[in-house]
Amino acid sequence: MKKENKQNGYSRKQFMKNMGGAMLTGGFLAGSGLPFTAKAKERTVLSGNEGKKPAAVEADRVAADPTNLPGPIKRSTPKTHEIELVSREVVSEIENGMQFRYLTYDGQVPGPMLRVRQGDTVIFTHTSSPDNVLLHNVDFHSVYGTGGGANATYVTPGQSKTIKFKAMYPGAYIYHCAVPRLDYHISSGMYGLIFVEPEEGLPEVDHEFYFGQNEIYSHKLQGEMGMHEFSFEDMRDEIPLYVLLNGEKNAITAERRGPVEVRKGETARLFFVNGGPNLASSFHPIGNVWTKVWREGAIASNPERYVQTALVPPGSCGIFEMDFPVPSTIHLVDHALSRVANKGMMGDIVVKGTPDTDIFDPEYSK
Ligand SMILES: [Cu+2]
Repeated sequence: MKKENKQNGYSRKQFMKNMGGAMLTGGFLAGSGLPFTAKAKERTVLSGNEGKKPAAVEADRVAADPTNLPGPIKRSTPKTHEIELVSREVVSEIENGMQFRYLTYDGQVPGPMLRVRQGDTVIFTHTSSPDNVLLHNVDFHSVYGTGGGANATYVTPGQSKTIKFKAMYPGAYIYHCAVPRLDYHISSGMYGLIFVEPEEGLPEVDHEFYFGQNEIYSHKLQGEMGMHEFSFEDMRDEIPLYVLLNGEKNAITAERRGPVEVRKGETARLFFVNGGPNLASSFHPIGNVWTKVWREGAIASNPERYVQTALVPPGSCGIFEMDFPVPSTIHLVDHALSRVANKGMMGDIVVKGTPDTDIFDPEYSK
């Protein structure tokens, strides 16, 4: 496809194809009010296992629970951990009635947050569920060594491999699948965060939460029910149908899995990982501010203070702290706002407590 023929990511040929599809189907998708422009695209042919559809074990939920993470480390001496991640290919819903073949670690997106202390040793086992079809591995950005362990953790369905590494440097780091079609595997959910705590530990906060962002490329349009098969063409062109926080549309809000809750006067720390595979996140808390930010998860640096929107590149992390001086609902978003209004990228923190009209008075004119 020649570049000069493309406008807004679509070629003239594609536009004509879409129009043909629209005419054949009566022009509109029932219920959505959107013009129905079926994306009759050519499909990329993949070799080997990547040419096969991933397995179809059904799961009720892939959205990681933001409150499910290991707690702060109190030790002052190193330790050896035995940690396992299990690659699981599952079918679950992005939103009601719209399924997707997720590729996951332990059945959740993002994969489980891992937490060790600088100087600790990790004996890490990567297992692939026998129900899987594809090959998977793990590349840790917290590891000195070839591929961050990727080559050594390559497993076929049913197989396990174990590596050992020492957590030499502190910070929040992504881990992700790194097979040849790694962009496809990460987009489908295979990424997570490992936090290597500095030896001196962290300041105390009342809550810690865990979030991850990634984009999903589908051959269907938004609002189309049924199985959203992966679109390699849309991924190549970087036109995702969804941009998601914790793997499902508006997963951590009242409309889906429920928000997280805190009380006025408390503090929280967020661990955030951007799997991408392609889009940078402009991470922002609507109605609040990041009291402290360690960009890139670089915890050995001094934090920036009172940051509104912090860029988190794909393949990286951020550590954010927040104060909650008044009751409110805080929307966690990517401030590239079309991803919020159209693509499902939002999560909520509900702050409970009595109003403080000295700080914020929404009814001042009454
Ligand atoms: Cu994989």
